[in-house]
Amino acid sequence: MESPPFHFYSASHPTISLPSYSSSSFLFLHKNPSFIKTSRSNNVSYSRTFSVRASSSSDSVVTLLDYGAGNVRSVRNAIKHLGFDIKDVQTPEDILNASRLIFPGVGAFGNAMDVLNKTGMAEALCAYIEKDCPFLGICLGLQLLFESSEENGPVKGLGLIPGTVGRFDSSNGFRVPHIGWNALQITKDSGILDDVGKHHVYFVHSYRAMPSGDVGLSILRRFLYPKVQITKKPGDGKASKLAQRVIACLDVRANDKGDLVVTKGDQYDVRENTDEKEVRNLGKPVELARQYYIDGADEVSFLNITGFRDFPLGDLPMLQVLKYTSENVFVPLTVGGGIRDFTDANGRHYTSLEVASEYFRSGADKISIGSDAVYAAEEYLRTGVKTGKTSLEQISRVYGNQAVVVSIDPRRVYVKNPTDVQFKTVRVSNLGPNGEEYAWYQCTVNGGREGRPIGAYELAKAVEELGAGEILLNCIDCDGQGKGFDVDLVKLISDAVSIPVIASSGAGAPEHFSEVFAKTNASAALAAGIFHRKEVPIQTVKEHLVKEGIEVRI
Ligand code: 1PR
Repeated sequence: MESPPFHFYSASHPTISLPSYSSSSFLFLHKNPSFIKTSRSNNVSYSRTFSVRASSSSDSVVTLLDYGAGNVRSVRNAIKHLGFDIKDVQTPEDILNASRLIFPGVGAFGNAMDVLNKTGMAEALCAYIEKDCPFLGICLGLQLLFESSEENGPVKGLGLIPGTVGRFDSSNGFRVPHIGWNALQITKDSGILDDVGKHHVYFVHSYRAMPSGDVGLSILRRFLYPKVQITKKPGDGKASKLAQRVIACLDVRANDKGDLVVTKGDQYDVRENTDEKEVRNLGKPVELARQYYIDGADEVSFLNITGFRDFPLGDLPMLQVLKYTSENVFVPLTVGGGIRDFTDANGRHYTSLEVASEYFRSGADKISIGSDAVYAAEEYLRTGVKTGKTSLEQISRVYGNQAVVVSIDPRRVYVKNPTDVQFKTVRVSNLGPNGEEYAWYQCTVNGGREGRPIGAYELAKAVEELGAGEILLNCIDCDGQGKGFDVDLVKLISDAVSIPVIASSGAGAPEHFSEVFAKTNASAALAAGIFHRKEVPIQTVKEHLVKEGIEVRI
């Protein structure tokens, strides 16, 4: 299932193609006397024209508008990486005094407009853009310039660009949120897009995306260093559509000495098969993540696998890992483990939203929820009521669906007849131990320790309704076995939902990746052991996929 190449904001076109696509990741706006005519939505009607061009300011300071929600850490890190200092906007005057302003809007439209209106930033932003000063609006930071958005609403925007921001239409088969590396369709040359060529660019939205990876850095570099000649990278990118993603996963936990290590289980058992039964240690989280980024991973996931019993906000090393990783890894980071309501030893209550917020602040682009999503789905299926209070609903309301992944840990249960159970079964490709032809997939919690009375199919459909933007589909039976993904399971779930599904568990060879993409509607494939044990480099997997005619980001 593919979404079309995104139409990059066209400076030569009298209108913007955005409304039919909802939003795009990075859009750069600069007032200029020749292009798009705009008028405000609040009856103070006047014309304004914009184009995409670079900032001409020569100082080394970038003013950053961080209105307080979501992960702007990756943008911060990217700006610093390019050698610039950041001045944070504290007051509306800081906007008016900026020589170049970057607004990496993250989160939901309604909440962002509330903050901008209450703080006087909305007016300052309009005045700043009117002054023809350099402005880079990233994702929501661009969307907010439109008249209104369907997100949380309709909600009125700043009204600087005519048109509305709408939600993708998934009825034509596109998976929403649109997540992954997709092509840009640039209809007019622009200095800051010189290095983009035909490379893939990361999108993660219904309504939001962040600049990441080399292309994102390159666009940012062109904005900040407009006059510098940058040698074009060799290699002709061939991006034409949404690429299938290859994700490296790091299961992280403290070993018995208290060091945070990347570990890896066999069917979720992470202890060595020795008398000491020590936790398997496959490396250091920050170093491995950096390596996978360099090797071409499209995303990196951290799963804090003892999160079900340890409180993540008490786990400062894990937050530190995220912070350090996001300084050098410019592809999206997902983190999971322990996202739920929690009361600490001092009686202080933390909501799951607070836990997630801390992860976002530390550098996560998406968070992933395991056990808590199972309880939420069970309750929802039992009552039919969306309370709005589950972690899924709360976090997706503030950060958007695209920022919320549900991680499913199912175990295969064979049955003779589909009617033997109340859960959705599949006819299995390989018969069960007693010749069973069918199986259902039982969800578990607490790292596979406890089976629950809900199937993966039922769970997937329920969490989609509750606001999940993506599903990370593990399989306990296949985990660490290297015999391939559970294609029956991945097909069952990726056919059942319209949000993207990440196939996980069992990769042992490049052919396993092409198989899962060929036989299912998975949008991404995740692996751990094969990469940690250096059996197959990520690049080899991608080269194999290209050979098989599957589009990937190279
Ligand atoms: O329940 O919200 O605290 O989240 C806990 C998270 O930790 C869940 O996402 C759960 O999947 C994960 N988790 C808990 N225990 C384990 C364990 O292994 N003992 N890891 C665990 C899950 C599965 C994948 C693995 C793939 C690919 N690991 O992350 O990376 O199976 O492995 P492979 O390529 O080597 O086959 P909560």
